[in-house]
Amino acid sequence: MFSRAIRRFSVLLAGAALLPLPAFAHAILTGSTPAPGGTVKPGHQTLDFQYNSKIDHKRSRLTLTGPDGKPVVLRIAPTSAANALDAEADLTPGAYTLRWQALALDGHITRGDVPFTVSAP
Ligand SMILES: [Cu+2]
Repeated sequence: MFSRAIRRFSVLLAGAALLPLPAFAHAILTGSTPAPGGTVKPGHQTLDFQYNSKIDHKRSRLTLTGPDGKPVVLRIAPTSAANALDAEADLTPGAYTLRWQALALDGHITRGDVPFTVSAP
């Protein structure tokens, strides 16, 4: 019957809500320097991206595109915290976009863009 089908569907929904969360969630950016839309000074800067879970540093990627429009893959610092990706860059004034790609321990890759501005000296 129709009503029985609805009841069964409701039971399925209730069951799904009770499923435990995965032990490792895929990586979500929780903070960064520079912040999205933020401004930093020109020169040698450390860029820092923090996540809600541990990251596979070797299989994650930070790509910086600056005023010249050419994407540059940055070296991820081996000193990055387990849940962070750090890199150093020499920045001249202008508009930048940092594209991050993070591999979390659950095997899922997430990506995002952090646009920022480098101020005039
Ligand atoms: Cu995941």
